[in-house]
Amino acid sequence: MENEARKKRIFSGIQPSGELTLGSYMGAIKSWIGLQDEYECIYCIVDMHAITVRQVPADLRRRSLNQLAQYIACGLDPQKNIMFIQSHVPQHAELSWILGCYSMFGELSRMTQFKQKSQQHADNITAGLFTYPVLMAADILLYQADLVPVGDDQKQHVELCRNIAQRFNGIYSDTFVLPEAFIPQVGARIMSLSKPTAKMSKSDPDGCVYMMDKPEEILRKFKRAVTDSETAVRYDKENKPGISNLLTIYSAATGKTIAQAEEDFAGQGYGIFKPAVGEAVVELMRPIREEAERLIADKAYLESVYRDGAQRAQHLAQKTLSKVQRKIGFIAR
Ligand code: ATP
Ligand code: LTN
Repeated sequence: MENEARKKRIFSGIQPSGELTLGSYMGAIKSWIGLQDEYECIYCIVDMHAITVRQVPADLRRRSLNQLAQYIACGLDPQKNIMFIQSHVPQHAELSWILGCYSMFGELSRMTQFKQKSQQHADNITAGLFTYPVLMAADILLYQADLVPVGDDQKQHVELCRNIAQRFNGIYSDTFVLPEAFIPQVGARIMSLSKPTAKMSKSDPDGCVYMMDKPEEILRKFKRAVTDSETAVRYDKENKPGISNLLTIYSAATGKTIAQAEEDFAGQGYGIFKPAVGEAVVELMRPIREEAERLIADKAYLESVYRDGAQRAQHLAQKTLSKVQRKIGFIAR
């Protein structure tokens, strides 16, 4: 079978719905970089997902392009990986419609992200917000991806994608590879600096560190991070969510284990610890921000990357889409 001979494939995407955060870097992009040699990787800027909540058109355009620059600045090689913008590959929308007819209202209603987002956007709960995971399933299944590197919050969507694929395969014989979520050991869920019991999220600027924040801004945010009334730098997620989150960030930024990190700060107070975490993040982000700024200025280069990416993606996507269309009984064009 074709799938057995080929290199294993990875697909992932991030919405250009806001500026990329330290959470998106540690939960997703960091794993992408480590996987690019071993796998055939496809990374997408999912602008069609972003419009499930209202966007300012000029901002969406700017962020989509900046996001591509940031992917490259993080160390993703556009030669080695396919990088493209979701709306440039119409097969995503086509397969999404088909898969919607194999997805259940009940299973979509159980999605945590839908429940949360429909509360946040109570005045604009669109059909798109509801069927968002179907489009995500189409993204993944079009490329027959084996692995989907994402943060912990996306695990439920990848499971749903697997269920839809399994259902389709069951009706029509093997069509889709069943994907698995790849979730990092450290950094799968970075919490907000101002409310460490909530996920750091780009649509919640309070407590959020952006990848493009300047060093002074990053340091200021870490110095103000919410902690607790003790003094010990100790990992205890239940009772010390703020300090535990900072230890996780420090560990992900430096490559040290949590235990090593605790040792580094044994006997030292939060006044030393918090700026030290900030410094580690500043050093991690500095080269990425500088390279991204350089690339953002080079529009012609970015355009060549996303054009080439879309072409290569379309070629792969069309293979799957044609197979699906044939199996369900559509007449070939
Ligand atoms: P939004 O607030 O618009 O929902 P977001 O900040 O949650 O956005 P996404 O675009 O949904 O970001 O996520 C991009 C990727 O980064 C996903 O794989 C997601 O799991 C991961 N991710 C996002 N936030 C975090 C976080 N705080 N910790 C770890 N991973 C995260
Ligand atoms: N829902 C994801 C973004 C996303 C995605 C995908 C991730 C859209 N399509 C396909 C992995 C694979 C999120 O981060 N909110």
